[in-house]
This record gives sequence, C-alpha cells and structure tokens, in this order.
Amino acid sequence: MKVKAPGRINIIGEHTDYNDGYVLPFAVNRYVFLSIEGSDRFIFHSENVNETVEMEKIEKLNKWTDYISGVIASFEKRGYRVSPVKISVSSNLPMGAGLSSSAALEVATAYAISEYFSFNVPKLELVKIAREAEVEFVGVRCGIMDQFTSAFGKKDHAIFLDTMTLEYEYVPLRLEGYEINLVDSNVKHELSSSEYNKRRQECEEVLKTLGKKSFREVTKEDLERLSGTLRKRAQHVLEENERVLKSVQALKEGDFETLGKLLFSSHESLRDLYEVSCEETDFIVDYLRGKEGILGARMVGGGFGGGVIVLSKKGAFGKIKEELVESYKKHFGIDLTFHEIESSDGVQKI
Ligand code: GAF
Repeated sequence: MKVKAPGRINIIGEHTDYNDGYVLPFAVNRYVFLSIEGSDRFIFHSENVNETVEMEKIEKLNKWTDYISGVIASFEKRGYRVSPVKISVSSNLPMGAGLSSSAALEVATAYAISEYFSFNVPKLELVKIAREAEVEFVGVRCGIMDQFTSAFGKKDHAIFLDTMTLEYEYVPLRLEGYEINLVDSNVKHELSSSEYNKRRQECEEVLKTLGKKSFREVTKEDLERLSGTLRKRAQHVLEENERVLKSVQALKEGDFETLGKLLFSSHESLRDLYEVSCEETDFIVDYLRGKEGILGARMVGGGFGGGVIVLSKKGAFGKIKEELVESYKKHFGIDLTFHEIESSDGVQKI
C-alpha cells in the first residue's frame, strides 16, 4: 500500500502553536511518498538518503529512521500491536527549507500504519501520534501545527487553527493575480533545535511568573509584570496571535496588501522579540522590502535558517530573483533555491 503526505508552509502564526495560539498554514504540493508491506523484521528504506536500515525491534538511532520508529512507538504506547513491516520512503520536499518534511514523514507513517493494519484511527488521533513521535522519540518539543496541516490540508485553502481547542476553519486561498514563493536560504544553523526547546522553556517561565495556566489568559497588561527576555517572548506571542486574526480577515477579503504588511511585521517580531531569525533570512527579507510588487516576506518555521515565504503580485518576484541570487551569493557565498508553492490536500492513499 502507498500513501503520500504533504509538507506545509505557514502563512503566519510562528511560535504560537505550543502557546495555545493561532496559526494559518496550508499544505503544499510537495510530499513524502511512503509504501508499506509485511516483513519479518523492521526494514526502513529512504531513497533520498540512499540507505536501508534493519532492526529487530524499534530503537532510536538519531537519524531519519527515528521519525518512523517514533510513530510506531507511539502506536504501541496506545496498545496497538505493530508487527514488523518494510517501509520505503521518498520525497520531493526540500529538507530544512521550513516546509516540515519531518512532520510529513511522521504523518505518512501514522496514516500508512493505521490503514495497513486496519486500526482505523481517526485523523486527529493520527496527528497526535505523529506529534508525540517528534516530541518524545525525536526529542524536539514541537507544537501541533505541522502534523495537523499535513493531515488536514485542503487544496485551495489555508487552515486557521486554534491550537488550544483544535477547532479549525478552512479559509479559501484565492491567489489569482498573486503568488507565494519560498526562498530557501540553504542554511540551517546548528542551534535550531536546542534554541527551539529553549524558547518553549522561556514561554513556560512566562506563565509561571504570571501564575497563569495558558498563554490564552495572558493579556497586554501582563507584559508590565515581565521584564527582559521573558517580556519580549510574551509580547511576540500576543502580537503574533493578533496578526493571525488580522491575516485571516485579510485573506477572506482578498486584501493581499494588508496580509503582506502583516508578514513583514511578523518577521520583525521574530527577529527582534523572539530572536529566532538569522543574518541570512534577515538579508533576504530586507532585500525584498520595498521592491516593486513584493507585498510581504518573513522567515517560516522554527527559524535559525530555513525558508522565507514571499507574497507578491504575479510575476513581480520572478523579475528580481536573479538580482537576489547574486546579491546573496556575494554576501554569503551561498546559492539560493526557489520553490513556487501551491496548496494541496492532506495525507491520502495513492
Ligand atoms: C516548527 C515546529 F515543528 C512547529 O510546531 C512550530 O512551533 C514552528 O516550528 C514554529 O512556529 O516547525
């Protein structure tokens, strides 16, 4: 049996998903393809890595197999018996570009296992299993956005998700006359996962200091009771949530000028308040600001490298692409990669 699970791009709502906040991502037309069949041992093969790994029982190896093994471990934790299988994966999702190839692999694995063994696990539970794999097995304490989007994506729609209640709304993504591109900075700084976990801790510290259970209870007035780093982190989360709500409105009204401005402010906040940006993605965003037909841009995903989402009038980005490549290369000695992004449905059989 074969399945495919899409990556995702987040329009806005960064570092809010583990803070009971709002996000506005959509599933993209790049996938992890996965086939599953019975076997006498666990055999995992990756076409992209060009590696086959065999194991008698599930174990952590600190490599790509952990995303698959982690999902199997999560099923078993819930009492499902997963007998040995051979799983082969391939992907046209760029790694480390901020399109969440890891969540796509987790969701593809969770869905394939549920279907193959006829466990019939509801989609939301599959999302939780996939996320648990990342948090408990891989060890990155991510939120739920990436796995949720890979499972629930809908073509021509973004997902407005409340990560506290898990209520969601599909918002039509009518891009006529506009386009979304992803610029891959082609850098991934080492500290990305340690700093990610550190941001989570800081947010927990904010709640402890304020004596609140959820970020949803934190108000602007509370910021006065915080100082230094904690205040900056909290301010980002509160304002980013507001930006998501405004972006949903703008998207519904087809007001891409407003949406673009919100993207730029989100980037500034991620750079100055949340401090998860880096020189390379700042350079790309600064370069694009003010250029004809460019409406907005910001870093996407966890940060410390990865991708920049660019919202522009159709054709405008293509005109300045080459200059951007040259300028970036001159500055950092690195080539940029581009992806024109379209929306997609979520995980499915193929
Ligand atoms: C990563 C995580 F996996 C997401 O859950 C989210 O927190 C994102 O960083 C930042 O918004 O992609």
